[in-house]
Amino acid sequence: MTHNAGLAYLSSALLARGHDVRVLDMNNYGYADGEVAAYARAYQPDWVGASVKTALVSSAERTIREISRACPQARTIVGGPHIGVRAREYMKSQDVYEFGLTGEGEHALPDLVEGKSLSEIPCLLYYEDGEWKQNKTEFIFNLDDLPYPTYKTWDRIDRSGFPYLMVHSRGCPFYCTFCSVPKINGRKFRRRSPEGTIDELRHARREYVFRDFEFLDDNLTLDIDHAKEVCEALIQADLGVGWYANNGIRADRLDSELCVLMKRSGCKGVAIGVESADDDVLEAIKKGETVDQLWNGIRLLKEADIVVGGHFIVGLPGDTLEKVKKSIAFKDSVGLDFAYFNQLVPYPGTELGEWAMENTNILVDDVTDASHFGAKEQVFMETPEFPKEDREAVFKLLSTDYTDGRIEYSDFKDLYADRSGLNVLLIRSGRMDPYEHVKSLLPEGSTLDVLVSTGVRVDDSAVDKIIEYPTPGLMSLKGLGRLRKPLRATYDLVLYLNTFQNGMSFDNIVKIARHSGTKVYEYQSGGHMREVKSEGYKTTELYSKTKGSATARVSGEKKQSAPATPDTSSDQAMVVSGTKS
Ligand code: B12
Ligand code: SF4
Repeated sequence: MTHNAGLAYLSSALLARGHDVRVLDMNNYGYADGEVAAYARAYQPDWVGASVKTALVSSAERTIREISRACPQARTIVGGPHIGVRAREYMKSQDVYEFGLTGEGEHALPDLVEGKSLSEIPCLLYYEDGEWKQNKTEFIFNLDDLPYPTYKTWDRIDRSGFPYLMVHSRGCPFYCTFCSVPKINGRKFRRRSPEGTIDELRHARREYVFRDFEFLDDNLTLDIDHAKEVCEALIQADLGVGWYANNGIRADRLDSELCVLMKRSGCKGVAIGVESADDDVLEAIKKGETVDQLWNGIRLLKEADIVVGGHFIVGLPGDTLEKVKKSIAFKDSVGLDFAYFNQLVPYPGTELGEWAMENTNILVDDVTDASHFGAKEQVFMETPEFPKEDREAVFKLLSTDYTDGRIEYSDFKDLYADRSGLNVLLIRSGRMDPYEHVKSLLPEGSTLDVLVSTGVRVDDSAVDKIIEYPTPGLMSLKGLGRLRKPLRATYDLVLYLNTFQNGMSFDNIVKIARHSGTKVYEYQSGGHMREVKSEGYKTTELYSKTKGSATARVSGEKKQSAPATPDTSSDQAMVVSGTKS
């Protein structure tokens, strides 16, 4: 579960100026139809704001309309990445929000709600004299002076267990053509002091319970010397917390001393933005890195014993099936612990977005739909050199890529054929719903229940029961603890749909296997399952090439009934700013 750190920053900025704030995080917590409006009616906000990424523009609009109907007096504002990249163009196209904000809101939002003159608020978009006006973008440079982000204002949050989010720096000077970051946060790298960072962590340790924190920086190690100072400060402070940088760091912004310091300061895992293991593709996207540099950076991290993942994009300019095969081979030969292969989403406002509109054949209605991420097996664009069939072949390649503990569907079916019926729980993670096929692999008389995160709808006759995970955020560590007992008592088998080949959530599934004592298989779409071994803890071990066994232990009797399933109309976070106290 990753919260929206921007809303935590906006909350603390508003609180510091004496306002009351509530945050409804619709990404992570399910809200039933009408619930948001009811909340707003009870709270009676003066201002309502939405934080919007391109993929979620329409769901945010629906939510804000609903609130506006419930509280017609509330004034409305929209901010977040989409406004950073589309600004006036978006504001002109909509009739939901009165104001927009293109950049950071910590100063601008309190200024606006306090009635400062509109023309004097940097980054503000407002309608005046028959047109949308846009004030100059100004970035915040004194990041150390910002109030620390707060989650106290969040509805439904459980502050006793989530990875703390740390924004140590903002901005990136690179020119990668697919990336929205330079437009959103600017090309100037703005960083905090190591002392300020340690102080925030100390504060956070008093407020929240967490074992690890996550750096959300755009380019954490851009300034290698500064990054070393941050690591040294962490070592010195000895806070007893680990950290991750899974958003992605650059392989060419590392040296061996930094990697060793990262490890000593508690680094548990990082991801590298690889994108492609083909130099021509890297050049075409202005990545400013070569395959050799990527290789070297990853090796340095591995030598320092840091778990390393890689982010890859399939379908970049010049990409072909052969080049993707090179990327897959690269991942294996360099020893990446896990890899995320995503199809290119050409976001408007990026150079690549424009390239895609002109040079590719788009096969879907909405190319920025969030569901295109991950391994949803739908090709949504093609080029002459990388046609639809070849892109489909990539899905196949990726799904059959891992061999550890692998068991073909037919062997799996044989393994359980003599059982008189199994109670099976299927954990849905990702966007694949192959319930009928799963059921066909189980012996006669089996039941198939599906565990989903709050807000996900599953409507399939092959499913016996939908169990909505009572604590939102299926993959949260705290939640897993609660899952163990019912699992042990109720199910013979657990299947996990890992359509994203997602290392982080996979780690959590390993914990389920470990603690429940129930046999767990990962269901992959390419013709096989994979046994999740409870002794494996790190993805490093699980995705290694050692052979796993595929024998099953079957036990237990079904006893459980499902909790009620709330419904959700949107998955966009929002911030509600109320009356000045
Ligand atoms: C952490 C992160 C995530 C997390 C958490 C997302 C979340 N709920 O916020 C996870 C991993 C879940 C995630 C998912 C996705 N992400 Co993401 N993510 C990021 C990342 C790395 C950091 C965001 C962050 O916390 N920044 C720090 C805070 C302080 O800044 P901020 O969020 O921008 O907020 C400030 C301002 O924007 C503004 N602001 C924000 N909201 C509002 C609202 C109002 C009313 C106002 C006035 C101001 C305001 O004020 C805030 C304080 O200064 C960014 C990269 C980036 N630099 O933005 C990508 C990024 C935002 N993600 C991106 C994408 C594409 C996605 C996904 C759509 C991918 C997908 N299809 O699955 C999903 C969408 C999920 C969702 N439902 O929101 C793109 C967005 C591009 C775009 N044009 O929309 C980015 C920019 C990455 C990139 N390289 O292009 N993401
Ligand atoms: S992908 Fe990374 S390095 Fe490239 S512009 Fe975006 S944040 Fe910077």
